[in-house]
Amino acid sequence: MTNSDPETEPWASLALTPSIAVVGLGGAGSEAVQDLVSLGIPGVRAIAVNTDAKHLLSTGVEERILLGRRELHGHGSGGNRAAVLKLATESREELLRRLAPHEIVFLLAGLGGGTGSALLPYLVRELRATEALPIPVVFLPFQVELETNPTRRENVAASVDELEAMGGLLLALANEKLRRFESLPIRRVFQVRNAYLHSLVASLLDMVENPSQLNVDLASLKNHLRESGLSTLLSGEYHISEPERLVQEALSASMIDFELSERTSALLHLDGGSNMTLRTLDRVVRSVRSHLGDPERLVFGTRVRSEPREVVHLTAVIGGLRPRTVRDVL
Ligand SMILES: Nc1nc2c(ncn2[C@@H]2O[C@H](COP(=O)(O)OP(=O)(O)OP(=O)(O)O)[C@@H](O)[C@H]2O)c(=O)[nH]1
Ligand SMILES: [Mg+2]
Repeated sequence: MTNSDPETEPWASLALTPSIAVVGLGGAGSEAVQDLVSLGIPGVRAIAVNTDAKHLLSTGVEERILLGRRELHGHGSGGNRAAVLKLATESREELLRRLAPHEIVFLLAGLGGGTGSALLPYLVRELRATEALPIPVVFLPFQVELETNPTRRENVAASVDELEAMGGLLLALANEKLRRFESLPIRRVFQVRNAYLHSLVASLLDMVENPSQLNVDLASLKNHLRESGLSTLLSGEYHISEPERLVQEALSASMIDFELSERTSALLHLDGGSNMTLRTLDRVVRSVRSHLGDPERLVFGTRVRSEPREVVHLTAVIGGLRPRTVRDVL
């Protein structure tokens, strides 16, 4: 960005990048936030909210909020979603005071416990009524947890139902899809998943924060989401000679659980070098259209770098999903 004189161009401060928060709710959410931060997201504010004081203290993020000090004595909720919901309502103002000033708020939680599964839909709903764009990220428990633990199952079902009914962007990362890494140590498996999540978050932020020739900014993302029902995010990178493979890889490598309805939409952003041709763009768009069964609405943006590049990076917001994730697993 070039320098600007605040006297003659007082509007220049509006060109600052949006303020972003990543918020971990409960144990799994807070661990994921730590991984995201250690992988690096420039300028982001990291926040953890929990009912478990010991876990919160072990979380090395800058802002930590304990809920229910008197009621739960800092011991966590033990899966008690109703108790946490009550605490959330009582702490509504404090939570909104901390979260709502950010323009994009990623909210992360493992569903199944009481804390994350109660706070996540509650905060998404409350933040939707503000200027902030909340982006829920949920980790769905392993199938065996759902089969053997009715409390977990009920907590997952209740929060997913609420999130799906609200529509908007929902990133649902299914633990079951981590089975392909089953020979790795467990903590490492979650780190692999969190690295995948980091690549999605970084792609989305890069798309809205940095100007493009055909621009997709925060306002266009918000407008698109408003019209798109339940949506999710994909990203991928592939050699410029094989744009179809780029789309195929982005779809098949996804750890996100979703199924398309008959009425889909897509917002695409392609980031490539000075050698990226109109034909590459055209092939990506065609390929997306055929995978989505001819979407009702397709918006695309491109960023062409000044130097040539062998790869092209795709960020895609896919809308019109069929709520399915958990109901199928249950
Ligand atoms: N600890 C941990 N759990 C994960 C992770 N990913 C998914 N989970 C699942 O997340 C679910 C919720 O667990 P927690 O985060 O411990 O629950 P909580 O939100 O803290 O709720 P309470 O402890 O019941 O108050 C469980 O079903 C876990 O299997 C992860 O990276 N770490
Ligand atoms: Mg906990």
